[in-house]
Amino acid sequence: MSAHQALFRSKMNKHSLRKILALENEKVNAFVAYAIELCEPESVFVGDDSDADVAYCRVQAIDHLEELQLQTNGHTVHYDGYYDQGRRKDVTKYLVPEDQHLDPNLHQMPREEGIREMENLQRGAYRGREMFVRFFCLGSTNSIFSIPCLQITDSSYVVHSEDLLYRRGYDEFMRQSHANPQFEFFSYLHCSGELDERVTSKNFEFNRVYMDYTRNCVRSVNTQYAGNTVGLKKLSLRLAIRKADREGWLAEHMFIMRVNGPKGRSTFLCGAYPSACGKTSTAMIPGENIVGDDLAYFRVIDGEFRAVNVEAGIFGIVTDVNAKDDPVIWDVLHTPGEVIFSNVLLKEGKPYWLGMDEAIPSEGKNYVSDHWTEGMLGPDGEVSTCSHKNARYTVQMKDLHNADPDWDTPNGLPVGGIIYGGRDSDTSAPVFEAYSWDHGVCTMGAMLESETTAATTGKVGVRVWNVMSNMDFLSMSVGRYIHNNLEFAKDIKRPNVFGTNYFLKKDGKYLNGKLDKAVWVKWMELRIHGDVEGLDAGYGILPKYEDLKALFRQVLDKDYSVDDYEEQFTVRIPELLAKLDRMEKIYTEKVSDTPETMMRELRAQRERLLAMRAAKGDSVKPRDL
Ligand code: SPV
Ligand code: MN
Repeated sequence: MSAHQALFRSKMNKHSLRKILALENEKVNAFVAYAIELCEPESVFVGDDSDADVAYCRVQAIDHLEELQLQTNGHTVHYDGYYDQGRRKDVTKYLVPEDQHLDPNLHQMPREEGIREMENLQRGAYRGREMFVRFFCLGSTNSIFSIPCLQITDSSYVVHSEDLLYRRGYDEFMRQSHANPQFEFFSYLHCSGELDERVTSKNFEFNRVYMDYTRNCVRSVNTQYAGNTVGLKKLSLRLAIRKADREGWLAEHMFIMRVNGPKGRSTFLCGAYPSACGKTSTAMIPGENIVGDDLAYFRVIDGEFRAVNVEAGIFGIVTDVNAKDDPVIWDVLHTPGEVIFSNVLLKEGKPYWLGMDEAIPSEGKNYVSDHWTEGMLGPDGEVSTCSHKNARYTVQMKDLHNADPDWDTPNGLPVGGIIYGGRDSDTSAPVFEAYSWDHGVCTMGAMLESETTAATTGKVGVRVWNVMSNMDFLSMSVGRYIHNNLEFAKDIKRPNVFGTNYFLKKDGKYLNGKLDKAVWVKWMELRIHGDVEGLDAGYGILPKYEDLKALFRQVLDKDYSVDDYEEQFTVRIPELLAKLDRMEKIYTEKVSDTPETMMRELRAQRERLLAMRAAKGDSVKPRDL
């Protein structure tokens, strides 16, 4: 019998009490008791995997006005505070115990001090409210990938989002408790904090996200934005990167997709792209299948490199989603079924957003005001837009027409290729392949960069270094993370590695069409199976013209001209060398534990490019390779 039973009985009805006690897990009980004593809820709801419990949380979100119902059946909209529209990097910190050392490049503070500050902010935060205790699972349930998670929050929007985005995990807790009472799980304690009349978190200046990583626990307060509150998304990624380090697997910020090859052949690709580099649109290429759009775990299973979608839904950016470019998402967003919009414009029960390619009302409720009008200034004096540019939709995998039939296979799917996708206007070709795993990890993953766009910052064209697009979530040094990637799956056949760049420009104009990526993934598929040859460009292998010409015809029913090919695939040696200069500086000055393999790959790349420049000049057309 739990030592906490009297406390539980005072806050829970008999159903919740039965559910928590049936788990017979003292660690769960202790965490729930701690949350009750600290946050002082009026009542506590414990949910299991039943449809009734999932439905209850959804109804609470609507009853408490955290979500408003839209005209379309099952659709709701949620608002976050004006300043709470994205992940808060400056207040996200690792709590480091006195006897531990964490890479100095990571945001951190002493654990004792962090816990004290957090307790002061979370004390009494649930007064007059219901506390939700829910169990979820990262990765498929009943699988080697499964990581059980315990979410505690006062936000029914958070648990409703998790019901769309993750697998239910109560039975998984049962299963693992029975197999090993000491099993590891992740836990999250979130408090929305004081709310304003719009039911959004009020005390933005006391928003904190603290990673108590030595306890596999994350706590956040005075925020509702999913990236700070939905424990299983980015909070868990940071914990998972450390767990993977301890256990010898990888936790990556990647989509997973199936490319349908010739004669019914299937090949799975995973891709890491910094934001605004084409990640979701690649995972959603027409004619292929999506397995997941954001998070992947990799493990070696029976001698195979396999990946699982950590999630069961998509928390996607709605900006620029329109009927022409994103038909699948557009369709889900216009069909009755479960959808949570966030931070869009609401008018007469309908949602509107930037870039939807439809007439947008000039007034309505949005992320700024209940009575927004075109041109209105935000509280910071900035001109507002109809929807926030990071406005989002939350939907389930099962509602996507192009969801892969095997997206939830417990042993994951075999990975044929890994893509690192950057954004640069003048350096790399639209698609290129690494010579080896080490070459790909070092010169494509670890050298991943994205140019800032007008949409993301005031200053356009600044190159931001973002290792494997996982930089925001690294919970260890960059060197160790790269080392883990280099060491992973050493004894088996590893996936081919590719780089992509959809943003090459000439005279200010993009050299590629939006759909060209559909050709690039088919070329990768053929390369993985050795069906086509390539050309050595010194920084990787480029496609041959004949192969692309055939694929453009087959996939897009388009002519692909020799001139376009020669322009797009020119080897731009000064720009490639400049990128190596930037990276050599970073990996010698900023990173203190750069693996020797990384420096070796950088040197070898430089030598190849210098030799090519000596023989053929600065700019080398593919026909001269
Ligand atoms: C990202 O920013 O990479 C996202 C959204 O997927 S968030 O949940 O904010 O991390
Ligand atoms: Mn992401």
